[in-house]
Amino acid sequence: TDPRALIAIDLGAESCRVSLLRWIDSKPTLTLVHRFPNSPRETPQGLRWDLAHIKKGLHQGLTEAAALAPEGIRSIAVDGWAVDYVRLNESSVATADPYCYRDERTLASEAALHKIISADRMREITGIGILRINTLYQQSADTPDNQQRPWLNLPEYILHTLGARPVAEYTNATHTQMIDLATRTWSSEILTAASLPITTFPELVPPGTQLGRLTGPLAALPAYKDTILIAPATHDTASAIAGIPAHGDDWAYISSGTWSLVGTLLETPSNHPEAAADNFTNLGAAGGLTCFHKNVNGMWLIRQSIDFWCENGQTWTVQDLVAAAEKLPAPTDLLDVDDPDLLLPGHMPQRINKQLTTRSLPKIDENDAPAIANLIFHSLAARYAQVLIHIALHSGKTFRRLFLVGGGSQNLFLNRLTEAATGLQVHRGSQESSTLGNFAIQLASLETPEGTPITPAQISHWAQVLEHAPHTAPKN
Ligand code: LFR
Repeated sequence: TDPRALIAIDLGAESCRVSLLRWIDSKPTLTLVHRFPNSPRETPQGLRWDLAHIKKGLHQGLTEAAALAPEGIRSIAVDGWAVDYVRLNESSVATADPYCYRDERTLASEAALHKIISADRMREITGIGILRINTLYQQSADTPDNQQRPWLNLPEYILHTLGARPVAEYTNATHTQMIDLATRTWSSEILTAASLPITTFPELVPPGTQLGRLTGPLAALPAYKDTILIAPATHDTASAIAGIPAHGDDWAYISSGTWSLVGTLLETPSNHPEAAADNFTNLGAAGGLTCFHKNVNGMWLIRQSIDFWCENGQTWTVQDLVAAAEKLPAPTDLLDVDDPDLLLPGHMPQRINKQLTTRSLPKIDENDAPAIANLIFHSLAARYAQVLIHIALHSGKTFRRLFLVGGGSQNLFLNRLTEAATGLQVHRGSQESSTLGNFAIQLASLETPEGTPITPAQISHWAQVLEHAPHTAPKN
């Protein structure tokens, strides 16, 4: 077998990571080479990601990774959060920093588009959760000039800047709300309704597709000789689920980060009216499967609250909040964590109080961080349990196990509350599950002849191989 190392890039709304998989004595070893913070910025042109910051961090990570792997790098794959994209100029370069999906411009475009094509009809076509953040509403809000330009989802754009051909990987494409679930291609009905020209749309490819060789300055490093670029499941959630080392059919997952994605894998999508009424999503999963889940609010509530307290002179880490909340009794009333207002940035404790007041519940002291964190954790666990009951109903599955993956799975207090609320056996997977899934898909791709789709069995084999791989810190 090829002794060279692999690199996984995972773009997160809160931090981005460059990780290395090396074979030491033929056994896999993982190194988180470089992790750097990420966040959208309020600009005069709206809430935007800082592309230069992301590219600089990735360049540093890729340079350091090369130095750590004298055996060379066989392949690189990139996954990231879904729905955000860039428009390209004539030289295939981003025309501007990408909008963050939380930007409020889609409030209006959503309402306008629903007058032309109903949310129900789009649900029938796409089978996915109808969410204001989805790419369709964002592209509808673009200027007519921009709508004429080609576009790429963000992870695919990063791959493109490294030398990959421009594509839309299928799992990520499903989250745009523009894929027809039946034909697995761009929906002409939706594109026509939104007046979006198909000529600007990238070629669709399945997860595990090889997209060319690394080019540019990094390719001059000896470690990057003949490095292949691969589309993993470019949707980070689909990669995170590919990274779960489970077999059997009695398990559900919560991929817990900025969002909590609560669901299960299906062999065929479940788009019946009850699932639609509950706004469950049928997103593409690696290996031709379907992620059947719901977007529940997540660590966003905590991070936004921490930012607020910080502005008011209180310093809190998530760990400190967990430790303080753990000592408190369960709150009497719970928060509706999926209140659309709580998805918006800024003033989180005030937003929480706004909801409590609207529901005629007693307010909570905005500066009482432990009490607010306690309310958030208990409310999240209760919401997870409620959603899981509906998932079991819609999928006809009986769950025994619940896999918790992603950064939020490190919160043992929330895990305990979740175990108690769901009655399921909780397994804590990796906090870097997206990275593990990214690697598992690369390994499956590298052992598969071009044009042959990778299978769920291959992915789960590699996820299990990686499950016990030691994690090392970079030497310097
Ligand atoms: C998680 C995630 C979710 C998606 C949301 C927006 O990082 O990708 O799956 O719904 O972010 O992109």
